[in-house]
Amino acid sequence: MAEYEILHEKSPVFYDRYERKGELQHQTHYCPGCGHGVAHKLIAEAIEDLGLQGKTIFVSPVGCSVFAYYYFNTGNVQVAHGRAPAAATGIKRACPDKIVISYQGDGDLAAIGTAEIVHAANRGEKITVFFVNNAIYGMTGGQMAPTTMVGQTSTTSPWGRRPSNEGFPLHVSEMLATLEAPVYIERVALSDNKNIMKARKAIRKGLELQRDGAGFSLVEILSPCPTIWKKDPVEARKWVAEKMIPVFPLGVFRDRKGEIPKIDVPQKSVAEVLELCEDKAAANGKRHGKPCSIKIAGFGGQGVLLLGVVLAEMGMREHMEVSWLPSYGPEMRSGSAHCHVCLSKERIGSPLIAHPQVLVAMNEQSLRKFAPTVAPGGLILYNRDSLPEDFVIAHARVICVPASEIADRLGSAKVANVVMLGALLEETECMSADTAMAVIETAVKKPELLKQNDEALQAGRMYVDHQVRIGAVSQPDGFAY
Ligand SMILES: Cc1ncc(C[n+]2csc(CCOP(=O)(O)OP(=O)(O)O)c2C)c(N)n1
Ligand code: SF4
Repeated sequence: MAEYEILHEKSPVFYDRYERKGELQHQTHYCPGCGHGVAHKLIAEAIEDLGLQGKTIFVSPVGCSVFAYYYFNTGNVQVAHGRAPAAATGIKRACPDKIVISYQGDGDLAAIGTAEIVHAANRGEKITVFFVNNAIYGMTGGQMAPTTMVGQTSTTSPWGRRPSNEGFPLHVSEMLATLEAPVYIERVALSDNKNIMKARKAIRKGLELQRDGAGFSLVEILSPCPTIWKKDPVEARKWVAEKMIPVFPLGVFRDRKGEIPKIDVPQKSVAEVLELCEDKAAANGKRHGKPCSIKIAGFGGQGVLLLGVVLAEMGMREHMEVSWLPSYGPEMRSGSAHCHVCLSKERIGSPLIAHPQVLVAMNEQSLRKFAPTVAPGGLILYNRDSLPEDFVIAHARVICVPASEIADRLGSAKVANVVMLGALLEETECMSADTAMAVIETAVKKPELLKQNDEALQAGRMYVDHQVRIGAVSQPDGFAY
């Protein structure tokens, strides 16, 4: 076999073998002549030359580049269609020293993800976006994209895009350049070697800016899609030059050279807003609340979500880590609603509670739905004076508190949730009733309503204290808890 000298090797930022179907591990899934392959190569080489491989996180959403994680030996996160800028925002904010790349097609970035990219750019997120514009949906077989050009055919505009019916192509770089925050926006093309070299430079610049701590940058890459355009790779490149560049002119639309406008508005910390102690050590000393995971469920209008907010704010005042996660349907009234509240002494990993220690069930439907999920040995507070006859539960304690009835007697059905709060505090002793009133006072200003809330809170506490503890409320299983 003839000897030959290797002059140029694959970048080490690419894996040696791609973990895809057995026999295809030496090649990518892209069609011959596809611009994604060229864009990948330019990005990988830039990452390598800038020494960023160990700190790069590549965020790829849906589109032909959905398998980018097969190729880039960097951190990889695969996200839902259009959502890369949001995921990249979270990653960059959590790990500011990482280089976060959002790699998106035009269907992804300019259709389903339009809002995401506009807001990420407008916030000046310190991420680098590589926007591969091939004027079509490649992955799904050639439907019209927002960037499809006037007269260009697609499976959904078979006679050519008509502005009167489908509007004009979106010029994303120009649109984003109207915003204040972006630092760098350039459009390049993979049409010929000269333009590919310009694309190489732009890609490097986008990454360098992020490395140097600058703000949002985006490189739009006009890219051939020979398969969907029904052209061979050479014709497809020519088409980029002759058809796309006149519609999407190349050039730099924003280059702030790092001069990012800095307008600072004085901010208060959460501790200041809530009049809490900033000093962590002192806060730990004051931390007297008990950790607890609580699910509150009922109908919209029963103050289910509000009760969760009150508990979470109480937790903050008692120097706990807290989370509140609501879930509700589209109806404001009578639809089902529930929320999860975590009160913890440690940082909370997830606000979602699969097995709450306490369930507050404001109606029968919620009781039946969520009681089985309560942690063994947990507590259920049920908003009636007795359980439904056929309802039996062995693994958790149940206390029936007729909160709605008590609230009616106090003159307002609306305070049933506060009655439940009193019952919950009395039974679990997770936080103090004084804290509850302090939180309620911030929301309820009218003295007569405040009095009613105070009475409701005390009524809930008394109900548990006097009636339940002495065993007056018996359960269908024959026990009185
Ligand atoms: C929520 C959702 N809607 C629609 C789709 C179908 N879908 C997959 S890829 C795609 C468009 C991809 O086009 P583009 O972003 O331009 O990438 P290309 O394939 O051209 O590289 C669509 C609409 C999906 N996967 N998920
Ligand atoms: S369909 Fe188009 S964008 Fe997708 S891999 Fe093939 S050439 Fe590339």
